[in-house]
Amino acid sequence: MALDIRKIRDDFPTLTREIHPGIPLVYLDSTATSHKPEAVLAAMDGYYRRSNANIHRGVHTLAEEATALYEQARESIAGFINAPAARQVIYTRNTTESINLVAYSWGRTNLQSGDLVIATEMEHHSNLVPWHMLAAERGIRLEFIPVTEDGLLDLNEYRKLLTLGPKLVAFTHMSNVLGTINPAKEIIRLAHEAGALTLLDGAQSVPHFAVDVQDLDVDFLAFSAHKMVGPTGIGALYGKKSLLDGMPPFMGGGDMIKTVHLRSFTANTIPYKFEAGTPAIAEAVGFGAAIEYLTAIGMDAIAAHEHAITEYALERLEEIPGLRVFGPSADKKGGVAAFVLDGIHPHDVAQILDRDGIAVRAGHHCAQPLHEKFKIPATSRASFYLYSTTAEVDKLVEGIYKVKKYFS
Ligand code: 7TS
Repeated sequence: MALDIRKIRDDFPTLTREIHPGIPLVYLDSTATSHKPEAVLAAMDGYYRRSNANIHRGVHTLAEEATALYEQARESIAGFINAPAARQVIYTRNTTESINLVAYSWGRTNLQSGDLVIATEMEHHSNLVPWHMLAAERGIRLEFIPVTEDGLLDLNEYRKLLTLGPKLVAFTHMSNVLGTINPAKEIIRLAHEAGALTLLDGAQSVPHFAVDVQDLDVDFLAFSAHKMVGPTGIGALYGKKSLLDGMPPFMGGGDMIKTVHLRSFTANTIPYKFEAGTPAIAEAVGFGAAIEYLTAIGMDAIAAHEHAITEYALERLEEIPGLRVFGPSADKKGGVAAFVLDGIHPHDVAQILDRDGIAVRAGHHCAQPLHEKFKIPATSRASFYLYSTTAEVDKLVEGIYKVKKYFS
């Protein structure tokens, strides 16, 4: 069923803002972070106003309430990705921390000098730098699945890399620049056949279409609440139970222990083993509300809406002389259009568009190696979400024509 966009937009206070007097916001930067609906703001506000307490520690009513809210949110998140059990969902700060948790805890326990980790040329820096750090510290080797000219992963090259016996294949489900939706299930199946584990960067997939960890059979999945109408400061790591059970803690402190003596400790069970210290409780509550908000609308409906907007946007953008959009055609990508305009710097494009209230990002979008591959320093990037409209795409196109005129 088609989304009731007007009703959805009414849920997001920021979308009613004027950026300059009389100039409304046209927000095309949801890949960086999404806006937050009233339901999420109210859930967080309600927690602070009614139930504020630390979790897992008290026996008083507020502590019980705070704990219940924190754990209900975990249940919602687990349900959203079809995790077999809520304890397999670890709260982290964001996708970046989730990937670092795997690199530190699983990586430092299981990887030795010479072991191979495979990533792709389209990774965000958060799925590159933790492996670089491990390469420097441990001497692990890194190889990358190449990206083709039209922005797809070269699976033939992947098959060849798999013959080298990797320990882990860590890759993005959807590129934050090209928008490419990678064939995760096939990549995971091939990795498993080769004896490797898999880590999926779901920062751009989990917010935009249904992701089912059991169907994918993925070993680890990382994602962030702030890109899926939730708050900043909280994300999640899903992991298979046997793997999480076997991993040492990432950080030490309160809550992650069973017993502590002056000279020793025993670690708690999952998920608490990985949640040292007072966590982001209000943010967890907001994360749960975000999941409920998205679920009520329906991930398939959200994906269909974004697909229609992306198709329309690519069609309109490609009409503009001198404009090149990167990445595959709309049927293989999500709601991202990164582009360059002949002879005009991407930052100038973004700055001039901002005068018309149009928010796009410019730069390498934390995917510098991908830009190097395409031999460009930067792109301007428009991205779409459940609240985006074709009228906003029209404003973007009009704005780009103005930019061209300005520089002609
Ligand atoms: N992975 C991908 C594919 C991403 O797009 C991002 C953020 C991250 C990881 C990191 O997420 P974080 O929540 O830990 O920061 N991407 C972007 C972006 O495209 N513009 O700003 C942030």
